[in-house]
Amino acid sequence: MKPVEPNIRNVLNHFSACGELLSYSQIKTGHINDTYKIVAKGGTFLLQRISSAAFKNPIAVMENIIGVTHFLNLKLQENGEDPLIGCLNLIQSDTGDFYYFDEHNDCWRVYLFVDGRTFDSPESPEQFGKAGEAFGRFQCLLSEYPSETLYEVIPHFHDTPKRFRDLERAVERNLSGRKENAKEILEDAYARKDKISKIVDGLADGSIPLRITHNDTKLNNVMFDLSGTRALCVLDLDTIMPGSALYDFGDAIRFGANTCGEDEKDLSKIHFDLEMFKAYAKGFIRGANGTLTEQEIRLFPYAGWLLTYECGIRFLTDYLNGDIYFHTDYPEHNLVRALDQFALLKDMEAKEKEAQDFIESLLK
Ligand code: GN1
Ligand code: MG
Repeated sequence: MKPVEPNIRNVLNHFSACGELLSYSQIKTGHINDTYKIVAKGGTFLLQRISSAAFKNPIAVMENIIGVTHFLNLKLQENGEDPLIGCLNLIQSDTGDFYYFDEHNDCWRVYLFVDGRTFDSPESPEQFGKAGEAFGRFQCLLSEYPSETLYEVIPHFHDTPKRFRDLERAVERNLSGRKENAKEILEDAYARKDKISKIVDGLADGSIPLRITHNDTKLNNVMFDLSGTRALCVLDLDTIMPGSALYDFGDAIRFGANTCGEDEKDLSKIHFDLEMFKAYAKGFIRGANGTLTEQEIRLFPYAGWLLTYECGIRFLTDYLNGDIYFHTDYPEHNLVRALDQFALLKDMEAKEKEAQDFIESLLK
């Protein structure tokens, strides 16, 4: 869906704490929200329009973020760390809320800008390990957060069997008329459907602990310092919900242990990078600081595989539905992304034993 062109000055007028707008530029990294860097008299800020296609209840999204950022601020202060760097900080709007609804009923929010760099692919295993540590720590810090106060902002977000049913429905309806272009990848998706329920089943029978998770752990959701060697803070808190640590582990692997980006058309270039996987696993365990169970750690390779599969079928579903969810730059974009994920998936399958052996060596 094409969003209406926003009037940034108008929106910012409702956050007068920022001061007069001097300049702005759009940041195009995310696939969901619209994000702008704002330079104003009062400093530098990050302005975002929350996607109404993804988030049906933006106030619930904001309530989650308000609660979690407040909690993280206190935790960081207790540890003697600077919460202005270690955590996102919301700016109050003129009504005293932390958000503003415009005339199209779109919800806007403003964060203090954290000065640093984000990466779309890791520069080294060490750097990727730092991201793992940041997300592991994020989860560990939130382990005492009252999970019953969190809204499930996108129900069944990482419920892969439900994502599979969404795909089946999209195939049946074939709203975009593109089903024929996706024949082979659909066969690949169907062929693996019996392997996709391990985490939801584990959560249901209690063998996998329910935790508070970030759920969107792409490398570019970690802010690094300008040298790219220190992880400063975790970004994109929209999907914080109860879930499995394996979602956070797996999603980071699917993104950062791919030798290419999500948009690579030349599938022969796409490989599962085991060195990145290993570095991330070690970093995530270090950051989680003893909170992960052995069984969770053992499922790391599976989690990488599952989240790659899930994201692949989500891109594919959106392609079949006519690109209504993810931002796209050209008509076949979602299909390209889905094929990219499935190429990665197949290389993960080829390297499964090596990944599993490495994890076992960590548990000895
Ligand atoms: C979306 O907003 P962004 O680009 O960080 C999506 C994730 C997907 C990701 C794929 C709310 O994340 O779940 O893994 O695209 N976020 C939502 O790149 O659906
Ligand atoms: Mg996001």
